[in-house]
Amino acid sequence: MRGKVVSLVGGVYDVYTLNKQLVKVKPLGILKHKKIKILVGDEVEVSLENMTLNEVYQRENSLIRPRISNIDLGIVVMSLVKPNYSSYLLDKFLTLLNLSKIKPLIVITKIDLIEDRSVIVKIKKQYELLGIKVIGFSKETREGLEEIKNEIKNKTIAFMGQTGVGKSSLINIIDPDFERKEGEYSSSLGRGKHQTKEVILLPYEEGFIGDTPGFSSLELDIYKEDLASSFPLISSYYHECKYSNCLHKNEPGCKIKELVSKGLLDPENYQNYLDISDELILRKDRF
Ligand SMILES: Nc1nc2c(ncn2[C@@H]2O[C@H](COP(=O)(O)OP(=O)(O)OP(=O)(O)O)[C@@H](O)[C@H]2O)c(=O)[nH]1
Ligand SMILES: [Mg+2]
Ligand SMILES: [Zn+2]
Repeated sequence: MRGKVVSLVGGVYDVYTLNKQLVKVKPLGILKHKKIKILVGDEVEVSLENMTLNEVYQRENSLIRPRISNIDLGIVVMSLVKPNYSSYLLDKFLTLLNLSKIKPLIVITKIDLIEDRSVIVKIKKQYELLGIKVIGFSKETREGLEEIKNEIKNKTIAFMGQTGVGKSSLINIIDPDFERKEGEYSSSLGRGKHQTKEVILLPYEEGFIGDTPGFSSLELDIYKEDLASSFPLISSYYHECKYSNCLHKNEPGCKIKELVSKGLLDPENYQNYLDISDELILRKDRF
């Protein structure tokens, strides 16, 4: 019987089968021998007789942080405050999604905590330039809820983002039966308390909602060259740069610098690109 891995606890996998049963299975030894890693999100074949996981089907895509596969839509959740909004971090998440060829969506939470609506308008404008939809959301007023529900309908989606931004809270509002634990934002730590510990997929309508553990910082484990071709917006234009190995800094004939000068790439996003690039090493340095 075919199914989808929805969670992993202590070597036992929860698989949601095609006939909508939740079963606990253990992988066959041969999968371990072949060093086949099983991820939440994987499409698998299980034996209901032996309660074993026998085969992992080829993945459409997979993410490293959070560890999850076969995602139709990656929703980056970012709060305005507690923790503070950061386009720099947002751009890192979007780069990861781009690298895995997963369509992004941005949800800005806790919009009830600020009065100045112009902040959200600015974020929307900035990311719509990159072709990415932005939805403002409040757990208190439920603004944005219907729009989010519309976006996730019948898809396998994953909420990702820093700890404490409100991923689990949002999932509970989509359907209170999910009963996801919510954590407090700690002012003394300056971050959330890592309430969600494991990646989990929750069956929702004809799709799945992924809740994932937040992190307080995000290191991109990629090379400068990868960033130069996968950063939001840059990924659509870098092949128009004069040099194929262009890092979009001071090279002549750089399409990206042209986009910035024409106002088609927000200078803030471009600065984020430069800052993130500074943290990475060149692939060719390795050899
Ligand atoms: N005012 C307000 N508070 C919110 C909103 N969304 C979430 N919170 C609060 O933010 C805190 C953290 O929420 P969680 O849902 O646990 O955050 P999380 O992203 O799941 O965090 P991790 O599981 O640690 O990654 C809780 O105290 C929520 O009540 C919102 O829209 N407005
Ligand atoms: Mg959570
Ligand atoms: Zn360039």
